[in-house]
Amino acid sequence: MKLYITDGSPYARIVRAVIIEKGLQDRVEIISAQTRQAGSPYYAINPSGRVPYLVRDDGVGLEESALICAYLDHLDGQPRFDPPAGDARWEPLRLEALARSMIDGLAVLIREVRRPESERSPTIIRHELDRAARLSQHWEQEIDHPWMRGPINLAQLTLGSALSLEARKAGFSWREGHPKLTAWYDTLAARPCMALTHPSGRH
Ligand SMILES: N[C@@H](CCC(=O)N[C@@H](CS)C(=O)NCC(=O)O)C(=O)O
Repeated sequence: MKLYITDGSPYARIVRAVIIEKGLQDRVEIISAQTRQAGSPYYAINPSGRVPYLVRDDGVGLEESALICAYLDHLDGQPRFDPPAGDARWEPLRLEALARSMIDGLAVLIREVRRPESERSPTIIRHELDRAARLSQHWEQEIDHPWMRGPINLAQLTLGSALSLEARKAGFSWREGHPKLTAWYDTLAARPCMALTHPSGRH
């Protein structure tokens, strides 16, 4: 299988972390895609032009990080990342959605900051920085949720991917005043699936 990514994509990073957690490195070839460029050859592979994108061995392509994670997790017939059955599923899914919402906003922020100065919107930048600050404050409390403290799961990987966007020099800094979140993140960041996929490139 082939997984198309960009180094800095926080969504692709969740999939890359699942690949490491599941020991699938030998089955999935990771390929850097050229996104956001007119005429990119990548558009012939994935017409949406987005990453992550998994091309299965049968040639069928899958978009959406959550779908790709679920597909990869089920390959061995022993899924580790499915939410629990019954009513217990809603809390994990709620937390994962909350973390994904943080990524969604930060992706807009990073994109905006990277535009040529004449095209940048200070209004959008302010809006996204404020959103990120509110969510960081919220997570300082939510991080004590048992699901965030238990065995590794998609809510944790998604929040870890969101918080690591501090490295992208877009004005997002969340550590000050959030000691519990800082300690939680630093522990997660040392885990191989996070350490080996830390954002270093473009978005
Ligand atoms: N909901 C999608 C979001 C994917 C996404 O927005 N990827 C960004 C990179 S972080 C992208 O490919 N942008 C390129 C573009 O918009 O052309 C997922 O979870 O996979």
